[in-house]
Amino acid sequence: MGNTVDEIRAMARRAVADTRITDIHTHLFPSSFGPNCLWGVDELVTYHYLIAETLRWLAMPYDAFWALTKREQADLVWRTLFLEHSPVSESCRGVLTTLGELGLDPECRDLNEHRAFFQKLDAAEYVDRVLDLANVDSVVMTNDPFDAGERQCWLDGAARHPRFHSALRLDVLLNSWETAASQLRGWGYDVRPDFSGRTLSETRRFLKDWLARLDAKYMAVSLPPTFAWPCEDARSRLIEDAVIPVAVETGRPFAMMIGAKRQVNPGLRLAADAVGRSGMEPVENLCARFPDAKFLVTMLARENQHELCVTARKFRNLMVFGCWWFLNNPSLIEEITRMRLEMLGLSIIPQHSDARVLDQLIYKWKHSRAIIAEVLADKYADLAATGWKVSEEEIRRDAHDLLSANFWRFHDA
Ligand code: HDL
Ligand code: ZN
Repeated sequence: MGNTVDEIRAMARRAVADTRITDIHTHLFPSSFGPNCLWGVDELVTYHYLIAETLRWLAMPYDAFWALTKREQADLVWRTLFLEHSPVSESCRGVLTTLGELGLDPECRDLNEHRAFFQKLDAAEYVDRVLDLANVDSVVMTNDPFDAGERQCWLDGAARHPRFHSALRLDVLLNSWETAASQLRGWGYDVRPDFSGRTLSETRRFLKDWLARLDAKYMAVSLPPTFAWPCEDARSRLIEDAVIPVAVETGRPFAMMIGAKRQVNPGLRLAADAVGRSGMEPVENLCARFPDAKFLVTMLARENQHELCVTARKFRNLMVFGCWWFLNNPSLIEEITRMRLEMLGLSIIPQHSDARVLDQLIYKWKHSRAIIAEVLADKYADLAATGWKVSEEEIRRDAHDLLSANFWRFHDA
């Protein structure tokens, strides 16, 4: 193949830009889920990342901030982070990228002008417009049967959207077993906090009921840095005797998102969580003990990324995914993606958006695609230096694997 390095780099950028993405972890909902579907500039500007950054500049009590209306909160965030200081953080830049991609003037400093654009939109039409603008084929939601509002939507038969897949989120079941057991009993599952009687079989029945109701693509849980397995606690018992047997029986992956230190500063509400370095042992032990189970794993601490790559080299039932949450920043996405390609080749899922507000898909994927494309281009250039020239067809195949096919192949395996 006669392609020059510059031509190869251009092909890599084009391939990543053109690939329709499966976004495997988001907090998004279709418009049929009513208030769960967040979109528009006030939601963009009051994303909990921006609230945390705003409150660093202000002396106001947290409760005084929460007492403001959504519009008043957005005005305060906009004034603080965009007008009184340059919006250089990744979350701020994201808002401006999104406004620009939607055809608005990012130079415009008047939030009310931006609001006027969104006020004319129809939510249902806008959902598909944003997915197409972000070149996202489909997203996977985070669905929590223990969230009363969301649970009711499912029980009421809220209309499904073909581009919104489900994931069954198990944080309450696995991290607050006493609470979960009481709710499960109320829903007709014969479980007891002490695991006596039919507790485990009934918990498995609950999992299968909701996997079916949601048509969930995987089960997921976020875990603290202290997560251990095996361990003499309810979480470990439930993982071993309920979640994993159902995962193997139904063929669904089990996603472990490890390192979230919850409610470090409760006054910040959704923004209250922090990060802790985790041990790799529970991941090693679970992958080794259950070779027929499929584990999707992402870790929140930068310090865990190299050992996660090493662990993934040891276990083919471990699929590394995403630059999660506090790692979803250009400098860290680049570092982590380079490390993963160098150690795991293309057998990874490099990114998910974690979007909570629909319009965020536009910036989260534009920003991540740019970095993934450059890292891939560098790798293809390194290959060319050995004399191995990749074809455009091979580059497009690789990009499709990374941004969609690797997930579905792992799901279907
Ligand atoms: O637990 C999670 O899925 C995290 O992504 C949290 O929802 C976090 O608040 C978040 O939105 N990160 O981006
Ligand atoms: Zn998330």
